[in-house]
Amino acid sequence: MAQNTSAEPKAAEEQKFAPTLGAGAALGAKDGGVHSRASRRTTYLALFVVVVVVVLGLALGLGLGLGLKHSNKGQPNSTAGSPSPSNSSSPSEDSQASMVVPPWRSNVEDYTLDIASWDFNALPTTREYNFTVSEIELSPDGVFRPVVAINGRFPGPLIRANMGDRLLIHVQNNLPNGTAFHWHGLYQNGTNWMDGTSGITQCPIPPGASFTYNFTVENQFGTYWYHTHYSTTNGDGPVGPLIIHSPDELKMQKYYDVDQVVLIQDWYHDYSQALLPDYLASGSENSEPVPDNGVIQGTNYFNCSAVDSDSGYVCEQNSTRAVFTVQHGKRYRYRLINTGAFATFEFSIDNHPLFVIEADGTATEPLPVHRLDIAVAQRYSIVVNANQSAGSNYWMRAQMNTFCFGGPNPVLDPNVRALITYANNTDEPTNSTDWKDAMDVQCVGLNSSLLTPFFESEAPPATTMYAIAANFQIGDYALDRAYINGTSWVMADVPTLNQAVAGLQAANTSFTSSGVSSAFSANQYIIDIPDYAVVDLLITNYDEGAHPFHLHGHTFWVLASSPDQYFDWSTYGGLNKTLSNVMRRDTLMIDAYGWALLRFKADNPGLWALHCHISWHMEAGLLMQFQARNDIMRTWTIPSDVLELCLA
Ligand SMILES: *[C@@H]1O[C@H](CO)[C@@H](O)[C@H](O)[C@H]1NC(C)=O
Ligand SMILES: *[C@@H]1O[C@H](CO)[C@@H](O)[C@H](O)[C@H]1NC(C)=O
Ligand SMILES: *[C@@H]1O[C@H](CO)[C@@H](O)[C@H](O)[C@H]1NC(C)=O
Ligand SMILES: *[C@@H]1O[C@H](CO)[C@@H](O)[C@H](O)[C@H]1NC(C)=O
Ligand SMILES: *[C@@H]1O[C@H](CO)[C@@H](O)[C@H](O)[C@H]1NC(C)=O
Ligand SMILES: *[C@@H]1O[C@H](CO)[C@@H](O)[C@H](O)[C@H]1NC(C)=O
Ligand SMILES: *[C@@H]1O[C@H](CO)[C@@H](O)[C@H](O)[C@H]1NC(C)=O
Ligand SMILES: *[C@@H]1O[C@H](CO)[C@@H](O)[C@H](O)[C@H]1NC(C)=O
Ligand SMILES: *[C@@H]1O[C@H](CO)[C@@H](O)[C@H](O)[C@H]1NC(C)=O
Ligand SMILES: *[C@@H]1O[C@H](CO)[C@@H](O)[C@H](O)[C@H]1NC(C)=O
Ligand SMILES: *[C@@H]1O[C@H](CO)[C@@H](O)[C@H](O)[C@H]1NC(C)=O
Ligand SMILES: *[C@@H]1O[C@H](CO)[C@@H](O)[C@H](O)[C@H]1NC(C)=O
Ligand SMILES: [Cu+2]
Repeated sequence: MAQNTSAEPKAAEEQKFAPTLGAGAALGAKDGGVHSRASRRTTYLALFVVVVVVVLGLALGLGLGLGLKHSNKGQPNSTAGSPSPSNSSSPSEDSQASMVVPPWRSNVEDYTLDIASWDFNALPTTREYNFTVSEIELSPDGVFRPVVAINGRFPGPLIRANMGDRLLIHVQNNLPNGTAFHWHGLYQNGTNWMDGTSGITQCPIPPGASFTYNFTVENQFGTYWYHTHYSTTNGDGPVGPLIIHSPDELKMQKYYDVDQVVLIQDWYHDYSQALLPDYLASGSENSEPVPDNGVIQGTNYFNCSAVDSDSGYVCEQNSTRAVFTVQHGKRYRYRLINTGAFATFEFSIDNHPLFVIEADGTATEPLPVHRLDIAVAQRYSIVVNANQSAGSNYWMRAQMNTFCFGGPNPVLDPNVRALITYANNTDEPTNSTDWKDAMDVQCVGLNSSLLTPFFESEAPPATTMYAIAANFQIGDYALDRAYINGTSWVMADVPTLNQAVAGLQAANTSFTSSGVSSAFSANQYIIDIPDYAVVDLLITNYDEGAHPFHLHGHTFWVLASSPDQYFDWSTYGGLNKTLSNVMRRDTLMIDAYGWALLRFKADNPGLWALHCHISWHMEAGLLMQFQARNDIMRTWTIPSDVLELCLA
């Protein structure tokens, strides 16, 4: 389990990029469904009934993703119930019109990484971006709602740099609330205060204020992304790709001719802050709001007749699917990023096998798959050989795994799609066939042990081992909250980084206790790691749902994982040694009632969050922190502009 099954990818590699490769080529490796997992579906009906009873019993009639949806937006008119019959009801019916991209949407061209014009060997430089963040009414799928947009656009602008570059991102916060931007997967080595994590590395940027994120990108390249890290606001639109290039990337370019980013995310027709109170309410048993739709490149079709005309939603029947034009004979690298709040997608392209060549910034040996599970915050680069009938169109599918949801949402069509066109039109595919491979029947991620890093690394033996347990639990006032070893996180008013630096400088020994820290308030679970430690971390999930865990500031090696509840400690000795070329990443789906054993070098000074990336769960408390390299942290002076954010 600890070692990679490199045989499959290697064998397949010999044939896969041959120009003659056919769509039906037999592919050995399948995604994560090899494990048998406790299904969430078994509790599905019971949960549904409970939720309905609760909802009806309290006569709340609030949107819990059960279709009892009402909006307080105060917009009485809706085109939902009566779409004009003369208007096209499907994106395919008017191929010219549906090619029109509204000015506020970032589209395929905005996310195309021109290989020819980019200097991969350029000397380090500073790259500057302006982010003006504001709330505007947009209709990504036809339904109008307030969207947190960057520079008036959704999804956000592409950030692109070379390893070694400095990034300056000037954020002007025109929202009515605070905000903070996290650069997902970046190490921020020496600049922990630029990690953008509210309550941990900074106070939110106050409404009307501005702040400049200023950091260099070192020792890593690949597909990353950014999103706000303040409550659940990342689900409201402020997300975008962050791509780091390096001369080493040229070694990967033998696999592809065209390089594009594909953003995939779930989408709600309500503001996340409108859904959050019900989710966290007394009596609500972790029944997460179920998405209303999913979008690819910020867009998807939505049938306006699915929403009640008296619901208050304004739905314009003009939504379209993203269109990816391909040229026969070229090979496309699609950098898939799940920028959503909750849903896991099973990604596939009809008639085209996929070859995974990167996961979370770690380049991998090509792994052939038909379907690819991509959990929230994960990234996969896939290569697609455009070798099918020129002149035809095919479906790109990002099918939501509904087994990850606690209940149904009647307006949701989980079969989220975009168009792959050889003919540069939007005609409905006529000769496009979904793979026969079975869909997941449980909520799972790709089994990371199927992946082998392209650039080798050695994981040294661990000096320190921590075991933590994650669960949901109903406590006082019937409030269901998430816990890590008994602590349910609540955002601190004073960032824990600020507290730690001050405490270390005052030589307050409670900040150097090694192990679970007592220096912080009771709702902060923080492990103080000895300097220079190599940490083995066993995360056991006692919850019926799978959780995509993300560690800030690091990549971790995935030593082992299992859908079974108990880790067999007698196997640990065999794993505590130098391990060569184990898969490393920054976001891992941990099975329902399962566990994962991770290893990371705690060589990066600062306070680093480890949390479930489902934004509902993070807000329910599923977050802990590591404190590392006290020897460096006690010498720090946090920049004054960072500290001033807390004075507002
Ligand atoms: C709503 O109805 C009013 C009056 O009928 C009209 O002026 C307005 O444009 C409509 N808004 C939308 C979004 O359809
Ligand atoms: C939209 O939904 C309505 C009502 O269910 C249905 O009659 C119609 O065919 C749907 N339109 C499309 C394009 O699927
Ligand atoms: C950012 O905004 C400033 C001030 O408006 C402007 O001078 C600068 O050119 C902008 N930079 C970019 C990269 O757009
Ligand atoms: C913004 O502030 C308002 C008023 O204080 C509050 O109702 C709302 O939930 C806040 N939204 C976010 C995203 O924090
Ligand atoms: C960014 O940080 C570097 C290193 O601390 C500093 O020299 C530079 O002045 C900063 N730039 C801005 C615009 O704040
Ligand atoms: C629907 O058709 C009407 C009448 O032709 C037109 O005024 C309206 O702009 C159309 N709406 C869309 C979304 O195409
Ligand atoms: C759909 O129509 C609305 C209202 O006219 C407009 O704001 C929006 O940009 C249109 N969307 C698309 C995808 O054309
Ligand atoms: C597709 O067609 C549009 C015009 O409809 C053109 O602007 C665009 O360049 C074409 N794209 C490709 C990739 O050929
Ligand atoms: C339809 O797809 C099959 C299998 O991919 C292919 O053999 C056939 O030529 C295609 N037909 C058309 C009309 O494109
Ligand atoms: C791992 O093994 C090394 C010896 O190679 C030992 O020093 C260390 O304590 C072990 N780590 C743990 C966490 O048991
Ligand atoms: C977390 O709790 C478990 C028991 O559930 C315990 O075995 C473990 O040592 C605790 N972790 C830490 C870091 O104290
Ligand atoms: C971070 O920087 C320290 C030196 O300050 C270095 O020892 C360590 O290897 C770096 N870690 C990463 C992940 O770059
Ligand atoms: Cu979770």
